[in-house]
Amino acid sequence: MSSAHGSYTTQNKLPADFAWGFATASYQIEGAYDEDGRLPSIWDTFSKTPGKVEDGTNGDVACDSYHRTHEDIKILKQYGAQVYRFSLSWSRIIPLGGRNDPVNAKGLEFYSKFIDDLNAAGIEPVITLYHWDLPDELLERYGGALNQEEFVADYANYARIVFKSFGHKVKRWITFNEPWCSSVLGYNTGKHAPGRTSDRTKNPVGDGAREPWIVGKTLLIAHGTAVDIFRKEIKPTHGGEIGITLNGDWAEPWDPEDPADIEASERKIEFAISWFADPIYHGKYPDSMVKQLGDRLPAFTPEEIALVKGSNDFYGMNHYCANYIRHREGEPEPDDAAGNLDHLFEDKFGNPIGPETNCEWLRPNAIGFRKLLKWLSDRYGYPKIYVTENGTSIKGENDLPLEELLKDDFRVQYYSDYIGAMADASAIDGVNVKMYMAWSLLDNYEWSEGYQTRFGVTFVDYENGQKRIPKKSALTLGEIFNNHVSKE
Ligand code: PNW
Repeated sequence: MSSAHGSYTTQNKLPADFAWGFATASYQIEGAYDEDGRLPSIWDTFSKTPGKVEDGTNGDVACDSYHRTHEDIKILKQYGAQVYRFSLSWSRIIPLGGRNDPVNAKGLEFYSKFIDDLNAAGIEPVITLYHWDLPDELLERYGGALNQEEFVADYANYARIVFKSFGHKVKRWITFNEPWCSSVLGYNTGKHAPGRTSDRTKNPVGDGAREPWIVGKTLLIAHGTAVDIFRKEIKPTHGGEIGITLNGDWAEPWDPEDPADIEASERKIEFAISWFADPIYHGKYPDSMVKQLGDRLPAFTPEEIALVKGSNDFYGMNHYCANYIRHREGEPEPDDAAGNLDHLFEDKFGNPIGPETNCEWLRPNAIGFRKLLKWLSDRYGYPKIYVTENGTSIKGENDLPLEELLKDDFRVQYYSDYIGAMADASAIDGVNVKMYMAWSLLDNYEWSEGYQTRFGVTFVDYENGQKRIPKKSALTLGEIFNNHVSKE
């Protein structure tokens, strides 16, 4: 019954039409940062600013996937993947980014060929339009997502160009990856590009009490606008589906007997997920956020709500871990973006939520995955869910000798527990989950953690020409899904 991660074994089945594969993102894997007309994104600039990235590295080369698409497709096939989620670099397609700026034919050609090669290999492409790498020029020009009008118009133009170019050969689209990260890590803690925060020890500019809420709204409107374009201009001819991917981890009360901790756990999920999902499914922000943030939470006009409400064909779910949540007493800090609560790794009795990994924020807890799938389904009316990311780093993995590193049993266990929990959610709780993409196909550039944190099922040898070597976990996904997906 129980295992190292406090999970379980289960024989429960996922539906016969379930599809699985892997996920990556452009800046994390492509490299070729200045080739074929690409110009810098905010991550090029941010990563080259001293002190922003733990090991001082950047994505100039990364996994060199720009030159190794055939290798990536080869391992996807070898692992048995049915789908591959990757993101487009806006800066390759419109290097300056804006609606009046030139379109770069070479950028479109690169992705067009890659999509064709994937389709030819029998692997379905799932495309993320925006995985954090905004063309830097748009930040300089008008402040990026802080300027709703300009950002939405430029994003809509970019989305339309992409849909028109690839709408006939790509059937699943994701508008934004994790708007919570763009808003809170980018404009409140300053941990991600563009690094704005109220903390003057970290950055000279930023207002963490106001900017994240403005950015969050901009991203929702940009999402709704792109969905509208897709549904009017592409879907009638080519079909296909579109949605947004939201990150969100499970929350357990620090003191299971304390109603204030139980309420805070609910509030934590609302601040992380419902901030975006409530407007999309219910046409309004969650009450807990309105209560705490008042008019710092920018209101929607009726036209905006009409655009956002009902804009998901599927719910894209990124999920990694769980936390214990303890309520805070008194008034929230002005910069609080979490709901006036603390995230803890142990409960009141000292029980750990899960084992340590290489990420300060990530402690595996598979049962939390099942609980969150159910929570989302209850709140949003059992939408079709695609798990667009799930995976783990391993504490100290980067320091192991290669032979040991390749035996990543911790990751194997993680996937087996989490996929089991998902099968239970599907078979027992009636959750409508249809797709799963493991993060990640490759070890890659883990943002402000640089290259020392490895999330891949494939080892990438950054010192020796970006050579790819499968870890033990690489072939586990196939085995696990073979056991769990119903044969009808
Ligand atoms: C996600 N946090 O990011 C991203 O979509 C991926 O690009 C990333 O590599 C992956 O998860 C692993 O981190 C997150 O601090 C980054 O809570 C940070 C957090 C959550 C998600």
